[in-house]
Amino acid sequence: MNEIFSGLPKISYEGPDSKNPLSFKFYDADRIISGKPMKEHLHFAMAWWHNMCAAGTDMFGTVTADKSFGSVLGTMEHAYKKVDAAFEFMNKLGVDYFCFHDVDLVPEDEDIKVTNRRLDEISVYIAEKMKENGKKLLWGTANLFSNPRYMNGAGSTNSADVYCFAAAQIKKALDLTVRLGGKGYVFWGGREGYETLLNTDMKFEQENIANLMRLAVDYGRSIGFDGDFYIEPKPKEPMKHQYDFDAATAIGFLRQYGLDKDFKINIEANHATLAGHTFRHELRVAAMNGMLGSIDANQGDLLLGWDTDEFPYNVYETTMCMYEVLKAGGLKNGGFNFDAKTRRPSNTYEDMFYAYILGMDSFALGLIKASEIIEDGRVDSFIKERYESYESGIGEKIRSGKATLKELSDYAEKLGKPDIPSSGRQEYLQSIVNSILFEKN
Ligand code: XUL
Ligand code: CO
Repeated sequence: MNEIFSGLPKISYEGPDSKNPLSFKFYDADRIISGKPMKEHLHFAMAWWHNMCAAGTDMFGTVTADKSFGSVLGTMEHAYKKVDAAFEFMNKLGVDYFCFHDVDLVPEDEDIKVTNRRLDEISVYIAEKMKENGKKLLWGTANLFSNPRYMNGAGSTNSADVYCFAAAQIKKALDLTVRLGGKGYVFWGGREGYETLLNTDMKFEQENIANLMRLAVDYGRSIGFDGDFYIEPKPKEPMKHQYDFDAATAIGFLRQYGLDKDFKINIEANHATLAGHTFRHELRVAAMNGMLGSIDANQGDLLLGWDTDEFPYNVYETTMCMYEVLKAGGLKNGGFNFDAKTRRPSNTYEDMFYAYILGMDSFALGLIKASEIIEDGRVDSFIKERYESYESGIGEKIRSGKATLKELSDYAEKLGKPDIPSSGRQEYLQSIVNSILFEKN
């Protein structure tokens, strides 16, 4: 078969001293870190929409990149070419997983029956390619936000007919996910929100969303889907108020509607910062609730304040992310999906390669550094010691739930005045992290 990314080689590990831009400096797939090869910690996935489809369009300008792969855009021939390109790309980068929306794979027809037939057709080809190349599906999803019918939402729409179309797309995307052996199915509620309460019944809309999720779980389980459903929180964009604001809100919603056994959370770094949180905060909230499912690995720009979907390069952030993941015992069915796009002026095939090298190296280095922070032990033991007043005496009684309010009050009165709590030592801890980050690797 003709090479699409001709002249671009298979990328291999050459180490931090290499000046070859088309090599990994830190991602050494088989290197053992914290007891497991890097590739097992980091199930990297290619996002079909950005990598195979997005061509640089923004609010003010049209495409800058050519993603036709030598065919005519919007045809089934193009859909097949994207599959060829995707597998060649994944092979060359050593990326073993991918994620898709239904409409990333085939051109959408006006009639959903035609679109569904196209999806069935392309899924046969994708399944063949997966088998031939040893690639896996991380998660599938349905795009319930681009088509004009979803202008008022999908699960939250005011139109019962549109609600049925959302259901039909979810059903087909689940069929494909199961057919391709995927272990995840994502709900990102891009249009599930509102602009003004003057026209919105918020409670009704949220109940309808929960109902659609319940129907999806029932159907998915009935066709043998044994993986995780995910909510991917995002506070805004495109809507002003999005219902899945952040991890805490999504977890509360899932518990309220009894969906928490089937769902976990897919945390996206750029969505976290849009919600006014750090990436790490969102990971911790999901993890401490036993709901850390998967990660959309990207990065935002705090000066811009919208969803820039950049390839991650901030090693401080990737280190803290990997610290959270290691502490949580890893991602079970999840992985690291590069929901990221090259900048608009980075418009060549070569740039797609540099982008993945950057992202994979940033997470590999983050993994190495997080494991060193844990092994070093100073940060963890500081945290443990910080709460040691709960290890014995009155603290132990509080911790074990045996104390009464009166008892605590009597204790306080007896003491008269407590000692000032011990120092938080933030600057000391930050300098430990820096010294681990910047020592020679
Ligand atoms: C949009 C976003 C989506 C989801 C999947 O901000 O992150 O691409 O990841 O629908
Ligand atoms: Co995402």
